[in-house]
Amino acid sequence: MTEHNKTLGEFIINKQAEFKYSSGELSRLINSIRLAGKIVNHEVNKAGLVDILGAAGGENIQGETQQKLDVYANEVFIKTLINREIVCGIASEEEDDFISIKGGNNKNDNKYVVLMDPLDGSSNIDVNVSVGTIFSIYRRVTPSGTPVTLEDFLQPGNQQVAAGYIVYGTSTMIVYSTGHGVNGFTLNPAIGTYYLSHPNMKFPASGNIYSVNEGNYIHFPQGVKDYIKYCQSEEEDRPYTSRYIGSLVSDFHRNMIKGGIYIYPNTSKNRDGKLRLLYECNPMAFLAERAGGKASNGFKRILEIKPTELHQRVPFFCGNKEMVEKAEEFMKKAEKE
Ligand code: P6P
Repeated sequence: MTEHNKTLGEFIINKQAEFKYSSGELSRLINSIRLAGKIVNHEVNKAGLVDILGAAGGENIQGETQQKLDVYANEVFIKTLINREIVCGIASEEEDDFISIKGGNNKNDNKYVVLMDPLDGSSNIDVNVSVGTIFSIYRRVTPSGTPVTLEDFLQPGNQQVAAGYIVYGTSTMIVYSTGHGVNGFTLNPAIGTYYLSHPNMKFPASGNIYSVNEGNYIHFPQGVKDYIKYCQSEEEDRPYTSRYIGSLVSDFHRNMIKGGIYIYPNTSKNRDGKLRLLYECNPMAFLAERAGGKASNGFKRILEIKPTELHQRVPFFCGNKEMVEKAEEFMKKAEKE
């Protein structure tokens, strides 16, 4: 069987064999995310047809109006993870606090915690633009058998055991890593099976796409303004191409395939930027580094940041290594001036 014909299930079994110490729980966890992704995909793909659009009337802790699909996706992932009895805790963009989960034996003895953005880019739902689910997986650090605590969730990104995203786009793909390489699987909706379509994904050696919401330009730090002007200058291999979907998963996915950088900086309005460290930046940074790219807050590696709050935000520069390093150069130069 060629690599490309391999299903996600077969891939997980093969990878499982590689992890001689793995008890198979991580594989079962990835499998539960696979199932939840199919269920959410079914609703996302028909969102325009049924009354599931529009605000659910509530607001999440970010103060953002919750789209019904946000709420639905959050419920599907939480229910699927609980029913599979694999995790001891879940944190979600849509939940104010983390959820502590007992196993089937009514004990807190499962070893993984999952942090997620169940439907990122949800403001695009009503206009039929791709959205995504982002997930991040850690081993718990507090004693097994006790309820999880905030400490289990506030781990630096370099402690992740796996991370990935599902992009609900022209096709539905799950892209994830368990630490050794990044692999992409495309869903065949006719039979509900994901097939390995993008083995060992890597950023190209160079890139010429920059993704940033230039509507915020006047509020950007000087270093970001200088980098954008650099991208737009006529020198050498520029001007670059500007592409911004307004959906992190989609912008990241395109940049990883074609080569590019995604920037969501701090601004004079939002001193820490908009993206959340735990369930957006850390998982995407985990993937970026394993695909040969880089992720920082403009100065420091994202995966080394010690979290202090569940929903904390950080400035985010992520993509081709050389593009991120050039942007960091402008950030450091501007900081000195
Ligand atoms: P803005 C979606 O809400 C999100 O978190 C990311 O997916 C996306 O890249 C960003 O915010 C878009 O934010 O302020 O440019 O609309």
